[in-house]
Amino acid sequence: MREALLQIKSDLGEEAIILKTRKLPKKVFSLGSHDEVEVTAAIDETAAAQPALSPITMKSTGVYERPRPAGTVIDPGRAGPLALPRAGEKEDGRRTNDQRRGDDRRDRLELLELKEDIRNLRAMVKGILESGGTAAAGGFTGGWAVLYKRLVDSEVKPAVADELLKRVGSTDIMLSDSQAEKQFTAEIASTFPVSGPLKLKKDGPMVVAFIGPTGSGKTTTLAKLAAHCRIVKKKRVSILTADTYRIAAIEQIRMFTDIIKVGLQVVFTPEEARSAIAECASDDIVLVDTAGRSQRNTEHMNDLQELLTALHADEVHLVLSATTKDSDLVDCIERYRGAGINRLLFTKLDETGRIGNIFNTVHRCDLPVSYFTNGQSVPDDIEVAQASRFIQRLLEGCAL
Ligand SMILES: Nc1nc2c(ncn2[C@@H]2O[C@H](COP(=O)(O)OP(=O)(O)OP(=O)(O)O)[C@@H](O)[C@H]2O)c(=O)[nH]1
Ligand SMILES: [Mg+2]
Repeated sequence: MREALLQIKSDLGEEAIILKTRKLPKKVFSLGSHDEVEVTAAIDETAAAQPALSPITMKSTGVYERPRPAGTVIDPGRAGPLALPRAGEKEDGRRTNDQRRGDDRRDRLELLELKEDIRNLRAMVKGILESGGTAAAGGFTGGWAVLYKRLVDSEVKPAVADELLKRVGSTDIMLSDSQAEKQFTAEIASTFPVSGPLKLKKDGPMVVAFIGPTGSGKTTTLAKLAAHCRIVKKKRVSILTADTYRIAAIEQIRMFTDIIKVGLQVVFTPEEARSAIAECASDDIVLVDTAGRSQRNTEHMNDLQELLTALHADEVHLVLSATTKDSDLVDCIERYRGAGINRLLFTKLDETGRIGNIFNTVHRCDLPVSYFTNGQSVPDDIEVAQASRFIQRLLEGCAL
């Protein structure tokens, strides 16, 4: 980010205005490990038309001074001892272009650091004022109090927020809110479980099933992933659907498989599922859609369990909507556990601004999150779950 800001300053000048900065999400199948940032900057052309002010520079003495226009006469009597030549500078005070450029870059970095320090100080004072020993701050002070409040505002349970901040371990040290946020994100992200993207097997097809309550987004998510595997990764993909319960479910998925030219098999019984899988032996991946039924319907849960046993699914993703309340998320997970789920997949993050319910749920179960989806568009609105990006969103109080 710092490099990008420096580059903008050097391309657009000191008057450049930063409009927006953001971290780009990782691509669904991206193998690269570098973070990408996007910075939107502009220059005010009306201001550019005015005679430009020369940039403020910071001298090593700590004195801020706007460079004088060429030809300004400087009173030698006022230059004092600070006018001594710098290291590497010629005795007569003349400096090479390289030296000047190097100093310029260092000065800008120092200025950026100084601005960050001021921002931190401001946040620290704000934190102290906001904490004021009230219950809203959870008994924390400074940056920790601000962080606690942001977590609770995002609907992380107060007891969970309290436990997390104590786990970070240095809540007795007064930090600014950006320092506290940095420390918290780094530490908590390392404990937030994510599975990474779908993996392929060397021997035989990877069988991936999507199960979950009604309308949570199973078919749409399967379609997004099938399109990525087929079109982007050019893999051999097959789709099985066991959703023979809902009217028009087969038409819904057939329309999609026709578009991306992927084979579809409809299975009514576990035996049919077993032989359908055998027919997909030459595929790279088999994605299995299932009927959405209430997790409280015992008969359905038994059928589902039999189906998954027959499929020998490698990955079973429990698809849950981010708009579901905490207690129902937990109830779903507990009831679907028996079916052998080994991933959680959260959909509809675009429909909520507070994702503390996801955090509370993941925090108390030992299952990793595979993907987040954030819209109805196939195949775009999906991303691989990344812990630090999720924590950042949680603290910002907005979803993806
Ligand atoms: N806003 C939003 N809508 C979504 C998302 N994912 C799915 N949907 C919508 O949710 C609705 C239900 O999606 P489906 O994929 O049919 O859900 P399902 O789990 O297969 O439903 P059943 O098979 O009936 O249980 C559709 O209108 C989708 O377009 C998402 O990430 N964001
Ligand atoms: Mg469906």
